[in-house]
Amino acid sequence: MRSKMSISLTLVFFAFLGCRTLVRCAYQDDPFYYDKFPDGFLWSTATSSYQIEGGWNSSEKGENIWDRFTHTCCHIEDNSTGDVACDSYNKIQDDVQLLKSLGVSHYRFSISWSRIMADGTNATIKSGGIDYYNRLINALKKANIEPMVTLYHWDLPQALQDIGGWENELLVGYFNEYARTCFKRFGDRVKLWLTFNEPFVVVWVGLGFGAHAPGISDRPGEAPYKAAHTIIKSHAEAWHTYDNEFRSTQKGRISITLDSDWKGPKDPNSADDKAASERAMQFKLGWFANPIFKNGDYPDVMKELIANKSAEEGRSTSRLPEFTESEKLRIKGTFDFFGLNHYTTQLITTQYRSDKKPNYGSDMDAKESQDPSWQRAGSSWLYVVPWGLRALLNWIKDNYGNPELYITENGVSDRNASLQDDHRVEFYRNYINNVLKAIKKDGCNVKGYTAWSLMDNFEWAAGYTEKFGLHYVDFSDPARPRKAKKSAEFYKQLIKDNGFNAPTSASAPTVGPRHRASSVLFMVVTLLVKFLM
Ligand code: PNW
Repeated sequence: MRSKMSISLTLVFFAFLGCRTLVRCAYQDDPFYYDKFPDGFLWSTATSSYQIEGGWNSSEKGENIWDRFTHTCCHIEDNSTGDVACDSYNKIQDDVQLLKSLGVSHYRFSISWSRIMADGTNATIKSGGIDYYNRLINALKKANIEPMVTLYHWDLPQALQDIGGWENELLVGYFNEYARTCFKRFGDRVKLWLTFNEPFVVVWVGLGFGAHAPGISDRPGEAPYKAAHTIIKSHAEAWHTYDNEFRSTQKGRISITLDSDWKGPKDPNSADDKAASERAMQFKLGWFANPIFKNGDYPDVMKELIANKSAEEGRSTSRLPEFTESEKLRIKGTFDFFGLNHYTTQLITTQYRSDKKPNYGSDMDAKESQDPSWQRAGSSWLYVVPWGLRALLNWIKDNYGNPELYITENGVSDRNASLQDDHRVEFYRNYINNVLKAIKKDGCNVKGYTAWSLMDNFEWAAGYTEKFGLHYVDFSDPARPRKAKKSAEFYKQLIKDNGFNAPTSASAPTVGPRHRASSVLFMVVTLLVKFLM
């Protein structure tokens, strides 16, 4: 009797310990972690050209697809444009001053392709545009801030859209020429390059459902796959150009920035939900990461599902294009680190849809939802789920061999003009704490963190209604003055401390109720087991 009881209690005890190591259980309930980031950890903040520069037709700059999109009714929530935006085209010194005050080691910004090549080709190189980026880079270097430069943050020269945009494979060559020009002109001072920002958003939001420029939505089961194919090849060619022609003299590093949410299983104990979660991750992140970071090709689950559906639709070939064997070899391994943008999390279950029109969104047979307890932000898609970042970092570690990784964007929006952005302070505190746990507890190879964004700016289809800035910008004042929010002060202190200092006893937070309950349970079980044995 006593031995039976002791066996069952021992089992309860180990089951309890086991629960503490289960992914969801552990990540969500893991208490705040006080420690420092590794020495040399890179702290940064980011912007992009169209969102901040303005000067839309200065210095013979050519028109790009966002100029065209915002100048055509009625794509933007508040009918605004990026014609002036934060006026960063005229405010280099102001921006560098904000960065200096934050104490960041790096600043991530993007180059506007049509500012330095009006029609996107070598035939129209513009010295005024090149001069602007030279002045910005020099001002950063003088302030001891390293530039991290994105070549393509969504503002394609309109002339290249006019020949079909990313659906036209000729863009591989044009992008390569543009990249080469940037390496030549700026590579003596720029040591960190990103080819593309979030190709997923480019092809799905821009060419799938058309909420972003160029606003194409008539072939959501084909255009995104075709454009992604060109973008992956363009990335690979630009990487090889850097590798062959510039790496040995300039000694920089180059990769791509992919965006991914964490798409976890709705019920972590359901095998079906786990399979759906895996499919959704492969369709979102694997679409681009599998070719570049793994084997030169799309994930098997994508190839299989899209081929089957295409056959059912009576097509002779899959809607997902195929890479040739030599293209696969050319694409595989074209990275020097993993660039990751992350904002939010969803819960995934299986859902079979028989949409009339083939559609990337339904190809993956998955449905997403959110936990009703998750805090909302100013953007309808953004739910605050800090532990999701840790889960995602671990998924990347396990799927792509734990590459060196830079978080190139993470941040939260609101619709307020308040400088007292306590919710943003909490967001950064908790998300960054999960990065620290991923490094220290899970061994993820994260080397840097970037807060999106340096300042409020043009938030694409939402115009100026959604604000992500560490700094407030007054868009009603022609001088576009900037002011630090509470979150800027918080980020500054965090960078200074390189982590989270353990609280002094006076300010120590009380242990959360769940954690306290599990400690008590632990003690009771231990005592019972001892007593019975
Ligand atoms: C990123 N989503 O875009 C971009 O890189 C930034 O330019 C942008 O301002 C920032 O995130 C905030 O939106 C995203 O729907 C746009 O999940 C949409 C999504 C994610 C990222």
